[in-house]
Order: sequence, then C-alpha cells, then structure tokens
Amino acid sequence: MSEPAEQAPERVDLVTVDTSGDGRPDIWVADTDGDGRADRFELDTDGDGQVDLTMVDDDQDGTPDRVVDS
Ligand SMILES: [Ca+2]
Ligand SMILES: [Ca+2]
Ligand SMILES: [Ca+2]
Repeated sequence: MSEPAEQAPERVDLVTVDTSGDGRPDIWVADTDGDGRADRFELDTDGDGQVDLTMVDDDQDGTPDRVVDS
C-alpha cells in the first residue's frame, strides 16, 4: 500500500463575509488546491445566496487576478 502521489484538490472555505448583514454570506474566500492559501473568491452581488461572480487569484497574493464566467 502506498500513498497516492497527488491528493485530489479539496475546496476549503477560508473566509465567508456577510457584507449586507442579512445573516447570509455574500463573499466566500476559498482554497481549492489544498495549500491553505486563498485562490478563489466568490461574490453574491444580488443577495439571493447564489454566487454571481467568481474570481481566481492565480498567484495567490490575495488579490484576484481574473474573473471566471460560469
Ligand atoms: Ca490555494
Ligand atoms: Ca446572487
Ligand atoms: Ca493575485
């Protein structure tokens, strides 16, 4: 038995923010490659609880680099 060389990336929400104060998060900051650093930012811009805008931080410097259309 040997450990797999690569583990499947597992998304972890590092931070959720409720900017509108309605008790539901509208910003999610997630780590999708398992290194503990944020690389994905999701925004709910109309407050329905569904993500409207996804941004990816390719170099993981904390600033989103590009917008991903879903
Ligand atoms: Ca990461
Ligand atoms: Ca929404
Ligand atoms: Ca960046």
